[in-house]
Amino acid sequence: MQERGPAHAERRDEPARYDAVAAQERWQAYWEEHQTFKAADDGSKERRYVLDMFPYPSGDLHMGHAEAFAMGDVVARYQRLRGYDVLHPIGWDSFGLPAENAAIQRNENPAKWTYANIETQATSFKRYGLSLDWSRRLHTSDPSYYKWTQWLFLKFRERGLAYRKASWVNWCPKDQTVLANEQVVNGLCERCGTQVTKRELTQWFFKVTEYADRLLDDMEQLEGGWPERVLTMQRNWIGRSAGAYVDFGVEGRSEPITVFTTRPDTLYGATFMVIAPDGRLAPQIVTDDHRAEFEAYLERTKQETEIERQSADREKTGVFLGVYATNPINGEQVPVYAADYVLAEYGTGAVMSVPAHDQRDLDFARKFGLRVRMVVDTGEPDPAESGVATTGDGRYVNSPVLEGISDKVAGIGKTIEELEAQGVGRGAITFRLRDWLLSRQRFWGAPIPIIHCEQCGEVPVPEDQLPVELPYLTGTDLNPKGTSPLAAATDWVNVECPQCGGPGKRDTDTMDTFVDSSWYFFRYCSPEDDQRPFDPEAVARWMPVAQYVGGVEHAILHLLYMRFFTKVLYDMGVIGFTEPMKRLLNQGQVINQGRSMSKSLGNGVDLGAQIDEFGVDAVRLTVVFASPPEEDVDWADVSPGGSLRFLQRAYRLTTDVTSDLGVDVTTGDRSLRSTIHKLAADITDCIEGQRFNVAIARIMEMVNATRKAIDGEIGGSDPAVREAAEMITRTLSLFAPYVTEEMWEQLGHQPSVADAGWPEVDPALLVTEQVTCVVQIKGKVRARLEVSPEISEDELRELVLADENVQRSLDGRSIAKIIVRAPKLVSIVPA
Ligand code: ANZ
Ligand code: ZN
Repeated sequence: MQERGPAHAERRDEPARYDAVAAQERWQAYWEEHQTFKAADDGSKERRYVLDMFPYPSGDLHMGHAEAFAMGDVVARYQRLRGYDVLHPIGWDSFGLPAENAAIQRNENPAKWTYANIETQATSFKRYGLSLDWSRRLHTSDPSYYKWTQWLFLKFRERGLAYRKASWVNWCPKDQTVLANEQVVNGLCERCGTQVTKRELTQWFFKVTEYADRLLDDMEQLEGGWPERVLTMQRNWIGRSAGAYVDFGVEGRSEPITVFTTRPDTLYGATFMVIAPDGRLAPQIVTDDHRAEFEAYLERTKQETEIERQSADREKTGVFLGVYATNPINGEQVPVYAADYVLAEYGTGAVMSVPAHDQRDLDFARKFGLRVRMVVDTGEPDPAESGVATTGDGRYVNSPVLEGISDKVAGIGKTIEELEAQGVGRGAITFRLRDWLLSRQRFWGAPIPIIHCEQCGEVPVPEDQLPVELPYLTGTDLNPKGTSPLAAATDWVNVECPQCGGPGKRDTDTMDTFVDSSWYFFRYCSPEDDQRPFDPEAVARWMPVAQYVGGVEHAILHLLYMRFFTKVLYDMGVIGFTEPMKRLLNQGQVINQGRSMSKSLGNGVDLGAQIDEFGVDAVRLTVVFASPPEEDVDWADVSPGGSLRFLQRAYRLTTDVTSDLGVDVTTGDRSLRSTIHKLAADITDCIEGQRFNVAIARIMEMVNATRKAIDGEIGGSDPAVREAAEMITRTLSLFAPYVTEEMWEQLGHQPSVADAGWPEVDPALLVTEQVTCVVQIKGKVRARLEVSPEISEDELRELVLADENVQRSLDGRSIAKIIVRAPKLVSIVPA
C-alpha cells in the first residue's frame, strides 16, 4: 500500500476538510467522462484559443512544466468562465536528439523511449488537473503529422524558400560525424572528448532573410501583447543595419572586393582591409608566399566559436594575405588581411578597416603597426595616440568630399551619393539574421522529402508518396557512418527517381525540430485532417491564438521561426493573418536555493513527490502565488503546506453556508457584499493584467472577510455569505481546480465549477457610500464635507479642522470647544 501524506485528510473530530487525493481521482474521472474541456467548436459561443508551448518528452513532468502549465491553465479556465468556447490543446514535440542517444544506449528504436515518455507525461498532465482538450492531441513524430511537415517543406521549396548550399558544420574527426551545437561541450565532442572542428557540407536552408523586413515591421502588431524584452531580442537578432556596399579593386582580379559598412562617411580613413579567413574569398586571393601561414590560421579559426571571435577584449590576431586593394575614394593602396573578428556570414564577409573610428580595427592596427588616420574630429584626443577609437559626430577632416560637413547623417548621405555617381558603391541595408539551416545529419526527425538523381538532380517526392517514413533502425545502426545515420539504411536510401525512373537516392538528412514546432498550432485546429496540414476554415475560426504561454528561452528561435512560417502561409493564401500569437506570456523558472535545479547541485525538487505530499491544488496554487508570472519562483521560499491550509480554510467556508441554493443574494449583508464585489472586480483586473499572484492574494482576502462574517454577527445563514463563498469558489477554480469542484458541489450546485461562469460584479456595490457632514461655527453652517459613514471621531475632527472653508471662517482664532458627532455633524465654538 502506498503511504499517504497530509494531502489525505484525516477525519477526526476536526472541522470539515477536503481529501486532496480522493478529489483528484474523482474529478479527473468526471472531466474525462464528461469531456468537460473539449472545445465545442459549434459556433454557440465566441472562440478563444489558449496555447501552452508543447512539451518535449524528456522524462516525466518537472517543476518547470508545473509552473508553465499552471499559468496557461489560469488563462484557459478564466476565458472559459467568461463564456468563451476555449481551445486549449496538448501535444508533443517528439522528435529530437535525446531520444536518439537513449536509443543508442539501450539498443532500441527512438520511438520506444519517446512514446513511453509521452505516456508518462500524459498521465501526469491529467493528474495535474489541466483543462486540456485531449481530443486534439498530436505528436510531431507521428507519420500522420510529419507527412505535413514534409509537404510544407516542399511548398516552401516551390516558392524558392528552401534551398541547398555548402555550409560549415561541427565535425568530430574521431567519430566521423556531424555534431549538433548541443553536442559540442567546451569545444569538445560530447561523446569522445575530441576537439571539434568545422567541416563544409551541403545543407538545406529556409530563406528567412527574405522575410527579415516583415519580421521586423510586423512586430508593431505585437506591441503591448508581447513582453517588450522579447520584441527587443527579436529586433536585435534580425539586426537591421543601414549603410553601404563599397567596391575595392584588387590588382590582377576582375572582381572587386565589396565591403559592407555602416560608416561609409569614414572611407578616407580606411587604411587596410580585413576579410573572414573562413569565407570564399581569402583562399582565392592569398598569394603563394602567404598561403601556408594563412592555412594554419584558418585551421585555428575553425576551432573558435562565433562568440569568441566577436568578443571585444580579445587580443587581435590575423595574417597578411600578400595583396593590396584600392580605396575607391582616393585611389590609395591598402593591405588586405584575414582575421577571425570578421565573420564570413555577415555583410559580405569583408570590411574596410577604419582604425581611428572603430575600436576593433584600432586594436588590430596597433598590433600590426598599420596606419591610423583620423577623419572625424570629435574634439576627443587623436585615436592614433590615445588608443581609443572615436565614434561620435564631428567635423570631417582629411576627407575632401565631405569638407564643411559635421553631421554623420549628412556625411553618410554625401558619400553614398559620391560612390553611386562613380559606380563604386551603393546604399544598402543588411540584416544580422541569416537563413535558417534546417537540415540535421540525424535519424530522429522528419526526413527531407527529396530524391537525388544523377540525371534530374533534386527531385521532390511526389505528394501522393508522402510521408517519407523513417526506416526502422535501432541501437548502433543509429551511430552515424560518414554523415547521417540514414545513409547506412541502403534499402531505404536507394529508390527510383520519380521523374525518370533511373536510380536515385533519398536525401539522408532530417529536419530541425524547430520546423516541426513552427506549425503545430495550426494543426491543432483540425488535427484529423488527412487532406492537408490544416483546414483553413478551422484556422480562421480559432486563430490567431489569443494567449501563448511558454519559456523565455524560446524568445528568439522558435518565436521567430513560427512567425516566419505564418507569413509564408499568408503569402500562400491559406490564412488571413500575419502574426499567429496575439499575446505572449513568458513564465519564469522554478529554482531552488537561488539556483537553477540541477543534478550536480543536488537541489532538484521532484514534482511528483510534492504532489504526493501536498496535492495538486496546493502545488499549483503555490507556483502561481509565489511571484508575478514572469519572475522566478524559488522553491526554498514557498510553502505548499501553507497553500494546503489555505485551501482547507476556503473549503470550510462552503460547509458553513446554511442558506439555500438560489436564495436572493441581494438581500444579504451590504457591507460584506460590497467588500467581496470590490475584491472580485480587482481579481478580474489582475487576471486580465496577468498579475495572477495578486489575484490569489485578493481571494485570500475574500476568504478572511467571509470567515469573519460567518463567525461574527452576520453568520453563515446570511445570503451574502453564500454569494461570497460562490465567488471564492469560482475565482479560486483558476488555480485549484479540484478543491473548487468539491466546494461547488458542497454549495449545492451541479458540477462542474468550470461551467459556473465568472462572477458578475454589481457596480452599485463598488461605490463607497458617502454622507454629508455639516460643520457649524457658532451655530452657523460654514462647510459641508462628504465623508465615509464609518469615519471615526478623530478622523472627522482632523478632516474638518484641515478644511479650507473652516480655516477661513476661524481666521486664526483658537477653539474654545468642538463637538464631533460622526459622521454627520461637527460644531465649533471659537475662543
Ligand atoms: C567601416 C567602419 C568604420 C565600420 C567605423 C564601423 C565603424 P553592424 O552595425 O553590426 O551592422 N563589419 C561589416 N561586416 C562585418 C563582418 N562580416 N564581420 C565583422 N564586422 C563586420 O556592423 C557593421 C560594421 O561592422 C561595418 O561598418 C563594418 O565596420 C563591420 F568607424 O565599416 B564598419
Ligand atoms: Zn531522374
